[in-house]
Amino acid sequence: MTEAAFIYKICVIGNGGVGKTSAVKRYSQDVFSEDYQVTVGVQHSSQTIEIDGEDGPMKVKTIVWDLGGQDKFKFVRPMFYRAARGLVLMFDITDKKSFEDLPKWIKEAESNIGQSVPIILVANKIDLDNHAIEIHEIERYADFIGAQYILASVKTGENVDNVFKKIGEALYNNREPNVQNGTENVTSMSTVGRASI
Ligand SMILES: Nc1nc2c(ncn2[C@@H]2O[C@H](COP(=O)(O)OP(=O)(O)O)[C@@H](O)[C@H]2O)c(=O)[nH]1
Ligand SMILES: [Mg+2]
Repeated sequence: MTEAAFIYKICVIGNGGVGKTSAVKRYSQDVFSEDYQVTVGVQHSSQTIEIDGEDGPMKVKTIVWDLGGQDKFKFVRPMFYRAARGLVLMFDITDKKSFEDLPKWIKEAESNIGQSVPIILVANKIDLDNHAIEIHEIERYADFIGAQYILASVKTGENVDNVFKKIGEALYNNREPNVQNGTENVTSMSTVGRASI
């Protein structure tokens, strides 16, 4: 595979238990586990994917960051969000509170990133029967925040790759016209890398 010219840092955010860590695992290793293991601190993984660019197929590298939702990790949040280009905003379709808390997550992310960035809204766990939020509410909220939304199940694997493909496409297609390659992004990523050691 030829090297990706564009590298994007993407943060996965949302309440604890909605499936963020499972989604990153499914995306990077194509595995799923029923066991709930609380994410400690920050984890990240990278994947190069092919997206439908406005000018044809394009390879982009996504570096996906996953953060423990607990308050005690507050001190790592600024580093977590630093230089992020996009957000995967996730809730559990069977958990109303995880949907109601979404505005708080956007606020925290955007105040740390310092600007608004493309968002993909993900309703996870659609394999379960006891849905607590109706599709039209999800649609309305997605419209309100100017995001695309995806119904997904990390458990069955349904639409998980699509989440990262969509955010990759949104980032590539909305890139700044003067950036000729990923150099600028690579530099800021390695700075983040050093900061995190
Ligand atoms: N039924 C179902 N369970 C899921 C799905 N995604 C994650 N889970 C389960 O939900 C729990 C929390 O997942 P986790 O990825 O740790 O959530 P996080 O706290 O947001 O990182 C785990 O027990 C997972 O197995 C899904 O799509 N369907
Ligand atoms: Mg987690």
